[in-house]
Amino acid sequence: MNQRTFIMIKPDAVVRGLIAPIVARFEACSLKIERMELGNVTREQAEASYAEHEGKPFYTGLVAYITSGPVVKMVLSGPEAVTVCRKLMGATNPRDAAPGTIRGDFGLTLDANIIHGSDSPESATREIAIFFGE
Ligand code: IDP
Ligand code: MG
Repeated sequence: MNQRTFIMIKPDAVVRGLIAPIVARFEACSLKIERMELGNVTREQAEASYAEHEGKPFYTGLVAYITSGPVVKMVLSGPEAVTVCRKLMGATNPRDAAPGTIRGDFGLTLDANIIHGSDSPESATREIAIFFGE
């Protein structure tokens, strides 16, 4: 089934000059780039998108980190795009992420783990609304 998903290249990856190699991973899998924008995440967007983590010990740091510098926001589409992108990204903790995945190859730490991707079609719809106003 054709799906849309929301992907964000996080501040650590932008600072390290990893935008192009990360985007190349998605293009290599024939995912279509529908939207792509470099910019900053507002505090309101960060809190809305990470609402499920509110109250957890890492929540404050997570919001501070994601608003700390430019990110690349993207809407990608393709067959099973949500699942395909999560597989390309790898496990949340880069230490557990398999070699060949984006987090496995580029990630260093759990809090700065290179990339965000929607975890379900419903999350994708919600996140695209938050970040692109669609
Ligand atoms: P996901 O990004 O793979 O969907 P989530 O569990 O939704 O993982 O967590 C959102 C983000 O919060 C992660 O990508 C990571 O940056 C951060 N995070 C998750 N768990 C921890 C933790 O235990 N300590 C610090 N940061 C965490
Ligand atoms: Mg998540």
